[in-house]
Amino acid sequence: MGAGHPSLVILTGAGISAESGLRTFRASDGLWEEHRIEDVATPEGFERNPELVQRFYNDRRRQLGTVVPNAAHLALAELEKSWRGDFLLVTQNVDDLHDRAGNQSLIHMHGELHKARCQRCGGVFRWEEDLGAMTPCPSCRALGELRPHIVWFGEMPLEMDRIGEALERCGIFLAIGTSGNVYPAAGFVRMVPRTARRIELNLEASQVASAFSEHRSGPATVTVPELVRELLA
Ligand code: BV8
Repeated sequence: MGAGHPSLVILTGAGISAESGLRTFRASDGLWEEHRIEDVATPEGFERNPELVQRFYNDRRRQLGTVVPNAAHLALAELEKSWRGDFLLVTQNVDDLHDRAGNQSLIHMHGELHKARCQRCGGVFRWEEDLGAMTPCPSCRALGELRPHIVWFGEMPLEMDRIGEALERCGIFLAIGTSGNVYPAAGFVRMVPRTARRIELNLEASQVASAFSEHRSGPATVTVPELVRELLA
């Protein structure tokens, strides 16, 4: 970590995509078709009612075609391009707005709507259309084994080792648009060095606000470009 160029780790949640028109979990107060998200977004929920769960994700995958990255997404792409130190963007979001904004050093720790995984052969495929109960796996041809490549509640988030390594050595940690309800993401702020700058950008204080040294309140499309300008000055 060069003295002048600290390494930067950024965690984003549903709040950064809110102004693009994607609902946050809190806005839907965790309810979807009178089911709790934690009930449909679980392996048990998928086992119990695959059609319902596939429909939940098909609806959200289709919605991606109707939204675009907002000023906060674009500011983070600019930040990565100009930042002289190490940079890692970790998102809890399963939308593709950070990808479309142009970020490269990007981890979708809860998976992606635009990917499907075969429960039989483990293959992971880019997937843009609906997933059905009998969609054949492009690799092993198994029927009805394709699921969204999404981390459900009770499942292990992706690339946790890589994330942990980056957190332990970062000089600046930003948390943008996340309520701090869902672990292990909500615990990341407690894994960074005590000397690191820890900034929370949100409309309101999150569940883990007390662990941050600085807070910028307001909509992400205002607070993120502002902070990026400061960091790049
Ligand atoms: C695991 C994919 C273990 C699905 C998601 C009891 C206590 C503590 C923990 C647990 C517990 N019981 C169970 C657990 C563990 C559980 C958990 O944390 N549950 C919570 C509900 C209590 N966690 C897990 O199960 C994780 N796995 O623990 O595995 C394990 C260990 C070893 C081996 C195997 C397994 C897996 C969690 C991942 C679940 N999948 N997503 C899908 O998307 O459909 S989580 C899902 O909800 C999202 O991905 C997102 O991460 C989360 C919602 O969080 P946010 O992104 O923060 O969104 P939210 O709406 O909550 O907040 C929005 C924020 O934005 C707000 O603060 C708002 O103010 C702000 N905002 C709004 N608008 C704006 C804005 N800010 C700025 N500008 C704006 N315009």
